[in-house]
Amino acid sequence: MSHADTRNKFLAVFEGIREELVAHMKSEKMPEDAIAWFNENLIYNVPGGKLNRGVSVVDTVTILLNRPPTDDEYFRAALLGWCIELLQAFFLVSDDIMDDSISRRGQPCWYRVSNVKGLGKVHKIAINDSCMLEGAIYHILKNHFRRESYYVDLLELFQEVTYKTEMGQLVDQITAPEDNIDIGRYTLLKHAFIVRYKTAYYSFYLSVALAMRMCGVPDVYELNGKTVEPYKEADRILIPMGEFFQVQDDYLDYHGTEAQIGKIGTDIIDGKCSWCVCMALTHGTDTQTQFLLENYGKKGPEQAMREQAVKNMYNDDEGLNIPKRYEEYSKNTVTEINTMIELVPEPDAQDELRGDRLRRDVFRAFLSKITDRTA
Ligand code: DMA
Ligand code: MG
Ligand code: MG
Ligand code: MG
Repeated sequence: MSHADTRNKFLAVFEGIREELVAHMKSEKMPEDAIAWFNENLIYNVPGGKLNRGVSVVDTVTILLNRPPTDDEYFRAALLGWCIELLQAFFLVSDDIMDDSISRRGQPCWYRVSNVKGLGKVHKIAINDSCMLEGAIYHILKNHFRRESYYVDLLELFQEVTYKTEMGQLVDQITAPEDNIDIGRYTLLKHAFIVRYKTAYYSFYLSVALAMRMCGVPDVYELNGKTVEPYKEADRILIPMGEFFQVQDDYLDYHGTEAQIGKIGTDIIDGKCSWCVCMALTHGTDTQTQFLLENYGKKGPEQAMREQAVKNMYNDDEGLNIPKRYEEYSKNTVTEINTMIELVPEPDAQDELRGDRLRRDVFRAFLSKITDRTA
């Protein structure tokens, strides 16, 4: 199936989910205008992204089963995929409020959209809208999975991963408090901690772990006399992959165009502990550090000028040359992750046909989705 066909098949499942959620609102006797509002919230915020996380559940299930999924297996995997996309929508709507962002996925951020149509001031109802996107996850899970033996595993995964992401957002936010930016505290180590929590768990580990639970992959199994702990293996590979993904996000925040990434970068003006500024502080001269102290994370009438000056400093091919450092980092990281994947135990001849054993292709498929990323 082509990439577009895969996407369209997956998108078709969302239509059903939206109808199911709206029907539930009706059964609760919610007023018409509230139902219309929620419906618009779903349409505006859930399906418009790259859908990597959601589609990865389907792809992982297909690889684990080692055969094409039945219609029912496809549907279940896609439901779990859409639950991650709902979770992502919840995080993004609230992240954009906290980050003072302007646009997302080529349209204004939801908290800036008034009355669903016109553009207006900041809308605090978006806080509740984001919570409702999260609530929808548990409604869908209950409707479709409550009779499954792995239902509690799914619930635990969503709850634990959500909590971890929120812990990451906490550190992300308090590391760059508005009006009190202290880049002296920014290091690559601090950055790695933040991105592991705010991005890697929900963007990478969750998709694979949900698929593994659905396919009945046990916590422990024996292979050639050795004990395999597949969820630990998944963690070992997917957390570094998630870190890599957030480094790409940080890089594109300053280097990508709005047409390319569908959003206007805010990291420099917000004074974020981004990979780019950590690299600049690690490899820059005292003069460059001084320049950042004066221009990074400074809001006010001169913010656009200061932001451009920082970008110029990052781009200087005789100086910091962040693009070159990023290319090097990306190349090395892909090699490192591939090496780690080679260490994952593969099912032997006896287990080859089983559908409940971890396989290296799960990680290869996920990695191929994010290498050479431009959006
Ligand atoms: C992404 O952080 C993390 C979450 C939990 C949404 P970010 O603010 O860098 O994301 P974006 O660049 O998409 O606003
Ligand atoms: Mg943001
Ligand atoms: Mg953020
Ligand atoms: Mg970002």
